[in-house]
Amino acid sequence: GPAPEADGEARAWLKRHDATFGHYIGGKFVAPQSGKHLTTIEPATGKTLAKIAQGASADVEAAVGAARSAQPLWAKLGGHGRARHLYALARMLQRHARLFAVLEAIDNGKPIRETRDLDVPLAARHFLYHAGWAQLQEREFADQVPIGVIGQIIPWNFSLLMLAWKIAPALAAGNTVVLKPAEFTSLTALLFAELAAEAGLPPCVLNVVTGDGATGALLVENPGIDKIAFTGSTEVGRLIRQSTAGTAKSLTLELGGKSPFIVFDDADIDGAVEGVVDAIWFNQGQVCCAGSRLLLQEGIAETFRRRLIRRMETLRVGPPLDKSIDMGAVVAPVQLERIKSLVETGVKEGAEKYQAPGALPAEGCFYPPTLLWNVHPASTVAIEEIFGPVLVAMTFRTPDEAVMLANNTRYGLAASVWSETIGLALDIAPKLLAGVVWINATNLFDASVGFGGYRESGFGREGGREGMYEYLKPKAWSGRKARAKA
Ligand code: TXE
Repeated sequence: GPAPEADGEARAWLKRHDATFGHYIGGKFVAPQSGKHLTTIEPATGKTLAKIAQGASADVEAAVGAARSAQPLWAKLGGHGRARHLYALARMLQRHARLFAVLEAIDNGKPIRETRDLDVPLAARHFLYHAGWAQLQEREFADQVPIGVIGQIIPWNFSLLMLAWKIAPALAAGNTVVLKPAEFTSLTALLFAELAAEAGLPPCVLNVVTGDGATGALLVENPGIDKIAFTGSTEVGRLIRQSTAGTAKSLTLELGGKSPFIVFDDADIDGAVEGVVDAIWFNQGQVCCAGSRLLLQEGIAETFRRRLIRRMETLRVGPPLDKSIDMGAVVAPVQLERIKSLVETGVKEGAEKYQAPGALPAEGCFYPPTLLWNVHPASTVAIEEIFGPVLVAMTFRTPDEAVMLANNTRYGLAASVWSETIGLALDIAPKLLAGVVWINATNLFDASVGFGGYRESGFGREGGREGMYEYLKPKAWSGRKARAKA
């Protein structure tokens, strides 16, 4: 197979910083005021990768203060001025695409093929797209003004891409930002902040404070924040909603999912099998909109199972920098344990387990592609988000039953429908309680399409015109003409 991607540039960057990072506040790295650091590991080897700062209240205070000081001038720069910076950020990502792709793969455990072909280009595309909105802002959003200082908290599954989803629209609209990346994967955010400053982004417009959930909570509680935008677990989303309830802060939440992947008897089976591979084994299944519940119509269930298992036999799990692998490592030991224990529960509750037979690397957080067959709709694995490479399968008889099963969840992020009868697909799609429905496709993302959930998957949209509105507030203007002087 192809040679593994060389990691020299990423290792050199880590070395330049002695693998120890402060927060990025006001255009430079600053040591944490508590002096405390957290260790971040390389999930594929279990080895220590770097130390990141544990943000305490003084650090959050400093970052919010910096963002606040910069906001009026950033807003005053105007749409065209901000667009120039967003274009520069996109070009910066493109120029350093390889460094970002390798660093993200090492830090997260995901395959280099994915970071190279998806995470990095989609992040760049997000900046390009929002540069366009910035340029149009005075015309298209004439009755809107920026919200102010935005606190953004992101998860570890798409560290760089979630950074782009969060900061591109916020900055385009004229806000300044304090970003709190996930403690497992903070490195690409720190690299981004450093290179953004080199690319001329004014200091204080983007500030990065690292740390665990306690640091996130401090950001949420900080009175200098005008809005919190969060992507992560439903449980933490609930806490954040409670903690902002008594304040004037705006809030958007992008939370978990248990998205249905519905295959009708008349579907193109091979196409749908490939769809499943993408739906649940892309990024080790650590995808909020992963098609994690396979709903099969009875007529094709057996054929589908056989073909899916045959396809699973070809999937390769291995080190993230190996370009020939299909799946890398899960992000951290705690997530691996969570996946293992949920699968055990599934088996105890009666599911048949099938796992891809390929060898796993001896060290590191690896888990094989897994299918749980004959899952009862009321069992734990049919209800809980597993957030790993585990697909649960159920069958249905009629389209109505498919809709009922699909909607039998507290979530509502995405859904995927497979049928060669377009009339059937178009009849089903509107009945599915999900923020996005894909037909004969899955995991399609574009900066121009608003992404977000219904029900306990959260509220608010990222991308598209609707995503811009999340970072603006309406302002009505009226008055009389000044009276002409006599
Ligand atoms: O998420 P957390 P975790 C789901 C998925 C996964 C589970 C646990 O099911 O197995 O959540 O993952 C910050 N106030 N998703 O525990 O804790 C935290 O530091 C403010 C789905 O890693 O929600 C990180 O930056 N912030 C999901 C971010 O929140 C807090 C992606 C997300 O971490 C905080 C990730 C607090 N009290 C996990 N506590 C998706 N929708 O894509 C933690 N954080």
